[in-house]
Amino acid sequence: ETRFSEFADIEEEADEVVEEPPLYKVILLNDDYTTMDFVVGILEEIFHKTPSEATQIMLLIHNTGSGVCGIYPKEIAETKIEQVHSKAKNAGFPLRAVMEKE
Ligand code: TYC
Repeated sequence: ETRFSEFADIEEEADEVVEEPPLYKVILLNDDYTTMDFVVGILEEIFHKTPSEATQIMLLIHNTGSGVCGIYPKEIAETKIEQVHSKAKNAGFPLRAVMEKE
């Protein structure tokens, strides 16, 4: 609808409630077999962490059992998890990632 007024770019009716899409935490789980270097590489390559952030997060996971790697919309979180599982399987490691609604 084209409206030639100063209000022409108002997109929503005033009584509509607009919800943001839900976000999901992607969580990496500790295990006894995946190497620390491999987990740091995953955090750098898939989750775009710096080497120092990646090392901190890896150690948190190693020491506590799990750690949040990033927070994303559902489809992006699902893709990150698939990428982790694919790379881990290729390398012969049992590394697992899960997602949790924020
Ligand atoms: N616990 C592993 C080791 O001692 C390292 C590790 C860290 C594995 C984080 C998985 O998500 C993980 N080699």
